[in-house]
Amino acid sequence: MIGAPNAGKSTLVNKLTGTKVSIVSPKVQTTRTRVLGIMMHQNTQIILVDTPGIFNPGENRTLEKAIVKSAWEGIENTDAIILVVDAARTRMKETKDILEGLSQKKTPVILALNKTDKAKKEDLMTLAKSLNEAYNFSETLMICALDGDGTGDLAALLEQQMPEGPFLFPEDQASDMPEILLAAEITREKLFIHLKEELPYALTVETESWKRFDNGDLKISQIILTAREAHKKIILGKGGAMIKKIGTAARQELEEIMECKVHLNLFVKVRENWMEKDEHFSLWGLER
Ligand SMILES: Nc1nc2c(ncn2[C@@H]2O[C@H](COP(=O)(O)OP(=O)(O)O)[C@@H](O)[C@H]2O)c(=O)[nH]1
Ligand SMILES: [Mg+2]
Repeated sequence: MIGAPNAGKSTLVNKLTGTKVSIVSPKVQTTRTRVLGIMMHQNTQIILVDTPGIFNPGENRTLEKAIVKSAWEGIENTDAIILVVDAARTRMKETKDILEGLSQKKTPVILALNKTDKAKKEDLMTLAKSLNEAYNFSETLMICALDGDGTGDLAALLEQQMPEGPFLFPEDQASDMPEILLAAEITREKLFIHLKEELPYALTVETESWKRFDNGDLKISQIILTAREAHKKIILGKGGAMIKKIGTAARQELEEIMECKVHLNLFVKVRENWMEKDEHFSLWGLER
């Protein structure tokens, strides 16, 4: 999956795998690294590579640059490429840049016009036409990743393109992301959803400890690292109200995913230069 930020790539991966493997928010750049979603269709295992959106990284923005690099690397050595475009808000500039980057690849590219629920039919047709004039797509599909409209057709199409071979993952596995990392991602998603504007970009979440009790309950401690004291105040909120809201939302979702009771402790720490430290990059498989 490749596409501009916010096109709906992660939503689509979650829909196709039938479970949450990648976090989603209305903000751009929610996905920071390559995430694998593993789906079965008929007798075929299809491994979906969710990538961060492609955008123009700012000068001196090490994290942004690493994110975009990881997105392009995500589509190397794949059997098919799906370009996801938000049909309601095409971000033509980014989409054009992506098409330019794709033009050097031999892999067939499927165009998936997403968010059909929000776009007018005639606009969809015009968009499909102009994009097909700009690039030689192998197929064009209209989908709604949110409710799954058209995603079955996409799965069937992918199935045909997969080469024969042994399954690369156990049939019941949905992601290559370790639970500890996924748990941190869930909390980061809630921070993205609840915090305003730019703030979520300046923070990261790390799982510090993970303990299973005899009764099956999980105790998870996580650290939210932020670059500034002022940010910490906002994350905590008045009388700790914000962190409580975020913690509750994350805990509820973790309980659903882990299928057990979860005790979640969140700590907010200020570490001015966390973004400059290698360890926070390598944890995500990102390269500085
Ligand atoms: N209305 C509508 N919203 C969608 C659809 N697919 C994704 N979204 C929303 O678009 C936003 C960005 O989605 P996300 O999957 O994080 O995009 P990504 O950045 O490409 O991974 C989220 O708020 C999603 O709920 C869709 O088919 N219809
Ligand atoms: Mg995403």
